[in-house]
Amino acid sequence: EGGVAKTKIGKLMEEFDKTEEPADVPNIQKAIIRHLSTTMVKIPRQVDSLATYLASAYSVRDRLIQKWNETQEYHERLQVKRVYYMSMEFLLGRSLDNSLLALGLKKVYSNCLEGLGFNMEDCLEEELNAGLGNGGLGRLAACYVDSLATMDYPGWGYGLRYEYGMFKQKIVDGYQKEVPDNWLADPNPWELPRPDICYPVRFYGHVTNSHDANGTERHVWEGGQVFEAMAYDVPVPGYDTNNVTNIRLWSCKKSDLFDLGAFNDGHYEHAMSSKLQAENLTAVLYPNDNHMVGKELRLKQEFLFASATLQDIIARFKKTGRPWPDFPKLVAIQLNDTHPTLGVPELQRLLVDEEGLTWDEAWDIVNRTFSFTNHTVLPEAMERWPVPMLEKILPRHMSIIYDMNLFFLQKVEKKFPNDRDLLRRISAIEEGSPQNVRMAFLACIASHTVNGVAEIHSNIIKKTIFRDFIPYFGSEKFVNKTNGIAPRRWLHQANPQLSALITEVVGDKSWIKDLRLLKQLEDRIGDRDFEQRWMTIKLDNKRRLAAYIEKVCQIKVNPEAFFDVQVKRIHEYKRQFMNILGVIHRYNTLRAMSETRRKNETPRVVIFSGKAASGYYIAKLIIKLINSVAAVVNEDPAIGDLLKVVFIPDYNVSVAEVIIPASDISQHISTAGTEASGTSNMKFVLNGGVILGTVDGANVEICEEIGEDNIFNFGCLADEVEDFRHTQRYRPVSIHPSLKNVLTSIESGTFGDPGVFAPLLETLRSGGDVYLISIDFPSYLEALKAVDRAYRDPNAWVARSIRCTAHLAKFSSDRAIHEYATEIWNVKPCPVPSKP
Ligand code: T68
Repeated sequence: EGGVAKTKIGKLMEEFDKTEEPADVPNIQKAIIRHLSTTMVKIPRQVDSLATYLASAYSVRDRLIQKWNETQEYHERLQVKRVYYMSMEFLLGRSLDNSLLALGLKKVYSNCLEGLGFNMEDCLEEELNAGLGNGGLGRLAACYVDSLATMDYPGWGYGLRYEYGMFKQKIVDGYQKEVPDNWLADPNPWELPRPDICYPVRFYGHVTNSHDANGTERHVWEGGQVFEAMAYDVPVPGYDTNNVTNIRLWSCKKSDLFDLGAFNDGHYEHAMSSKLQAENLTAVLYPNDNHMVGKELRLKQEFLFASATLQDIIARFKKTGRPWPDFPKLVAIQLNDTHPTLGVPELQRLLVDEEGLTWDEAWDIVNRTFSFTNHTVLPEAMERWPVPMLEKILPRHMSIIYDMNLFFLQKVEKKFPNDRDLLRRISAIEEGSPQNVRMAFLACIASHTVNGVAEIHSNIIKKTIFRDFIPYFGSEKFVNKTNGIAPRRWLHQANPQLSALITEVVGDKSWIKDLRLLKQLEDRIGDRDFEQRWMTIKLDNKRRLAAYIEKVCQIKVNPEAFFDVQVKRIHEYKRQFMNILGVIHRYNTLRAMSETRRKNETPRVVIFSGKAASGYYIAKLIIKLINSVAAVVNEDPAIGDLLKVVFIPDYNVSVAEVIIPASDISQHISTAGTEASGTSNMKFVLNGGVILGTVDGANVEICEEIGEDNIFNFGCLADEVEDFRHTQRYRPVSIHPSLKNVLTSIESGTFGDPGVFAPLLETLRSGGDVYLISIDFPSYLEALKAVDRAYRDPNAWVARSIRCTAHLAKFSSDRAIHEYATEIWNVKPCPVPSKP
């Protein structure tokens, strides 16, 4: 009976997923109205733009879910190999606009909303940002899932569902204030709770070792605390394809430990306390980028994530009925930095302790399954977990890590006998008190491939952190996969006018999936009419940004001015400090000019945006300095429009979508060798913005693609940095007169109480100027002058801007994902067929 019902219901459901509601105005309006009434439970007078946004989102989600079901069913049936992109962060931003564009429904929804008396822009603005990431690394994960979906690659993202994402930033008296990001305050149509998909995750406890009947060692991990991870699925549509991919986010919901005994005794509060503890695990994202904070709670987050993900992947594999050696034929796992590395000992444990494989069988599977991306060389960002902490929280994993390391060192010793120092340097266990586990080494030992995120960075990691591994593994294990960005979000969605113009040039929208077609823009250089339209679009985008600045900062800026932008996490190595010192230099120069000379200067708006980690004192002082300089410069009647300084609060994905298309120049000025890649550099150039940058990260390859006449480079080179630092360690930092003058104006109180900035200025002197601001400052000023000169030639400038966009194809995340898929994962596209 059940079987018949199952077949019948199964057939009907399959049919349902295959039938698409016609996407016409009456049908869509009906769906929106139905959701307003039955999902939102609204009566007519309660309907506002928030309710309308939500109802529209639910109606789009209905379509996504059908395609999601179809995609997953199809891939399962064909037993195709999937890649699992494991990332503690997915910085998705908003979804409605992106989904409408992917499904080709933006126009018709626009008409529907208009017909209902609402405006699309207002509705889109109602959506809260999904800010489950710090910056580049988290946004990269989001762009990569977009490309997986768009290119029909079978793959999922795995991550954590933080209840509070990246904090919201307020500026009070020039200082950053952090406010919790309650991003789930409104209903979230973009997540599908899966209460039936839950896994237990254990912490603490003890391990009992014994031998079974065959004499094989058995390890049983028992006791301690068991939490439960519950799945939430986020559907991600590909652009112009039937494929909808999945990001599965884990939430630590309830604990198995709900102590019924205590409950029955009437100790209700006590019984609840472990439940409350469980909910704390995924409560909040750690707001540190490129910095490790060794908190126990963070380690627990990492393990909850690793364990739930691997249990889920194993459960899916077991459903295929295939033998264990086939695991790497169906599963590739990419570790997005070391944060998911506990997945390595967890897979080994599940295979050996739970599934009964031998150590060697399991290790072979682990090694053929994992690959690992490194995103930084900054020493303070390297994850190192104290052995005692791991022993306490994850006793079985600690012993597995010891064994993995031991067996590895034995093999190294065999190949290179009598080199104890090599073994010490290469060991995943760092000596010291306490000992630490070097997670990057563990990830490297367990992965078949390790990659950096730009050519220069991939070369640097081979010469630094992984140098000692190369003689053993060979250099082929270490590869480069230059980062990329999703053209859907960062051009098509963020810059609708430029997109329309490009579509006109190309003849259709095929460039959205094949950025190489942008080359055709090159032919329009010199066509004055076209160039005029190109610059008018830039001006419109600058107007849009100016309006936003007026709204959030109450500062009026002139959209005709030159827009000079630096937006990214605030970090000493990214040198926002150097930028604001340059602004002070410009201010002093303008003040010293005669009025007649000043008239020849180009008005300029210098725009900053970005968050500082809440515990990063110096970064927060940089924000304060920017705001203090802004307060003085913006009010100086002698300067007027010639120089405005703006700090836009609460940088996030949606704010980036407004800022990036509006830049004339953007600054990517990290100390050479410190910025692994950068990805916003690509976003700006794709939108026809010119770069002022150091020879670092992906700037180098952008320069190769667009030509060195179209980028403004300066500063010392990565291989000079060590020498400079070395010299500076032994003698006082020598400060160029141009820099000295700037420091003097801060210290004389031009920008308020100089005592406030003393610790910041100290980083240049007794601090040893680790990021070499004093070394690069003179060439930075020269580069700024070169930019000013270049902008005075409008024809050359517009040609440069068009060339930027025309030559950016390499930096599409589609190219990056294609390389990962073919060279690392061995997964193939599997497009879901269209309806007959
Ligand atoms: C960034 N890293 C790199 N880290 O700095 C950037 N760190 O050069 C690169 O383009 C980008 O990754 C993508 O490859 C980060 O964004 C973090 O956000 C982070 C988060 C947690 C812990 C450490």
